[in-house]
Amino acid sequence: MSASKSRPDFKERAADLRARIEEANVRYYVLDAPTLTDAEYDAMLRELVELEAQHPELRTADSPTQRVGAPAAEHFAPYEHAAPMLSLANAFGEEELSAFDERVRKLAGRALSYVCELKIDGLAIALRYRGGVFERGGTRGDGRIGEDVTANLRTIQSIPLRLRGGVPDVFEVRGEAYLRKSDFARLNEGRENAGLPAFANPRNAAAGGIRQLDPKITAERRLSFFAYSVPETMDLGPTQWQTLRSLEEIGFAVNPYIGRCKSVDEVLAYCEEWEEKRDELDYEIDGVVVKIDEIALQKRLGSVGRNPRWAIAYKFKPREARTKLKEIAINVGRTGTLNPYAILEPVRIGGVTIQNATLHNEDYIRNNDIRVGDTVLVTRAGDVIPRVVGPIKEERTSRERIFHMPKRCPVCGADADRPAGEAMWRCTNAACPAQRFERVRHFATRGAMDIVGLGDVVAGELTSRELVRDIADVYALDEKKLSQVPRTGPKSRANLLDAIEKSKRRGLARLLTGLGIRFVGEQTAQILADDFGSIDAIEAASEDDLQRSTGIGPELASSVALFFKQKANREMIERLRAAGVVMTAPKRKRAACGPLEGKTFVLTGTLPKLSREQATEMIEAAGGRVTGSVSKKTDYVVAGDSPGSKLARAEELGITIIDEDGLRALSSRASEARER
Ligand code: 0OW
Repeated sequence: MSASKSRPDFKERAADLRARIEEANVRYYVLDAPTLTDAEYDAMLRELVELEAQHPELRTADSPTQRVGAPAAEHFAPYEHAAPMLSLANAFGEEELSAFDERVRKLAGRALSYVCELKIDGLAIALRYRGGVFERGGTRGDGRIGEDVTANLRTIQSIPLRLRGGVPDVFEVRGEAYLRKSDFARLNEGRENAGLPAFANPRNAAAGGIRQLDPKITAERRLSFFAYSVPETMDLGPTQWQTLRSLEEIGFAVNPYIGRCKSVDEVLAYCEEWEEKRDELDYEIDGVVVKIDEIALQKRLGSVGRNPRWAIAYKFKPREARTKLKEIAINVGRTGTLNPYAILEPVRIGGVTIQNATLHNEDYIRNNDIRVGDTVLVTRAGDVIPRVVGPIKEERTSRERIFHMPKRCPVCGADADRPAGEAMWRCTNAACPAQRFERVRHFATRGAMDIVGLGDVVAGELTSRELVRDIADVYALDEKKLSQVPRTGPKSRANLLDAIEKSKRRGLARLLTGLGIRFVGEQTAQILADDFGSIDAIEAASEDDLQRSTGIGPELASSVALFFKQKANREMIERLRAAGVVMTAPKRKRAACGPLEGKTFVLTGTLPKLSREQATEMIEAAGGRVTGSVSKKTDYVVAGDSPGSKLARAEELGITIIDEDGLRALSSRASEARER
């Protein structure tokens, strides 16, 4: 083929290769109908890489060679969604589905048709294109702000780097990133061979893959993507059905099993059909997304909070299977709880092989009369760990055995204790090796001493190699000891030692959180630090003193007293003190009868006028309390600009969200009431 006047041969060749490689990608990843062999594909890609190496100007952003190119990031930039990414209300069963249908038909005032889409069990992603070329992409986050994971999304072959045209200059699409079951199995095999923990399910693996700082690792995960919607501002046609068809024409993978239904009965039939057939698919689905087909009606109905009125997620029932309960074993948790679990004859539930299932506690075993040797019913709903539902009594052979909890910790042999009124048995030894990993891991978490670099893997290596036997040993670490930890280099070891040194000054509240005393989470630790001001005062305090501190009940007071009664714990605290760990905090005056007394606040985002410190002072002066993370005990979340994930957490927990003005009003209103 002779080169045309204007374009030398290699440019023509590169353009030709790019087109053929992209075509092969679409056939393989989007249409699931490959035409080339891997060898042919690899040869073309290699030739294009070489051509681009000789002529760097050929290396355009949308070249297939540019999918895995970016260096590892330090962190993710925020990704602001132009239009909020919505969530979905759930319908469990036929009645709730019919209720949805009645509701929307009433709102619409006429009959309407639906589109049914398999609900892909992955993670929601937004993609933005400019001039038809992929520009940026992000996770859903709290619906308004997600994480910019552009470099990682580029590695997903079924996400086109260039669109086929016919779209606005700035174009956005939403969809689900997911991991095929076959790729999930291959990935877990690799992890087990490498001695890494297997992923519980494909969704976790996909979420982990997308949030890798190094795109090369994302690329290894071999993620996939289905597009399923565009923001209201885009217009790909008058219906959802047409929108999906257009997305396919533009070059996106759209799930091939979408259905069009004229009535709720047809929707139900579709749902029942796919609840039956889901295991035939090479990806996990956890239900069906039912959407009103007419876009204009969608816009008219709008949303309630984060959920559109015009769509609902019909959730499949959790799945169950029968198998033999071979043995009941115990593992010891962070706070020393003895957790019984069932060792099962391996059984597949929804494409995942289950070998263990939780038995919660002694009462659960006894109340359900679960015996060793029973044939049991096991269920797995989504990503929660599998659970033994109960024995199949009619299959009993009388050889089954009643189980009794051990009286001693199976790991260190210390006495096990089940305090009155407690569900769990616990090991009484705070230096118990089984707890070592969990205690060191917890000690370093962000809400405690926040030791960056001391995550699960490093904590696992330090404790399994006995370089750290309890949390005080963390401050005895040096370069020599750390050099025994694999996969660390001099720089990461120096960074870790630096982070450990910095953690000494985190203050009393965080130290208390890090000690892992039962019932003492971040909020209670903050109360104790505010009220007692030093660890010595807390150690010296009687249970009555401890109880008087607002919001601390008798069982917590006795747990704190019990902790300091243990000689091993007192010795550990002395070693922490000797290492220079700060064990005091400014005692915070909390107005005894302030208008916000007993109320707990969490601040997130940037407030328009008040700094964090000023807002904290305002709240504490009024008798309220400020803590670092949102929990069921939180009364208010004060949200400013670009709030973090705390806002989503607050919404999940139904916690009142106020802004700075709301906070001022709350404090002043309450004080007016007091004056009256
Ligand atoms: N997981 C899915 C899916 C889907 C969005 C757009 C408007 C309402 C939700 O397959 N097929 N279609 C939608 O439509 N959402 C889906 O997943 C959502 C995203 C966030 C929470 C659910 O996973």
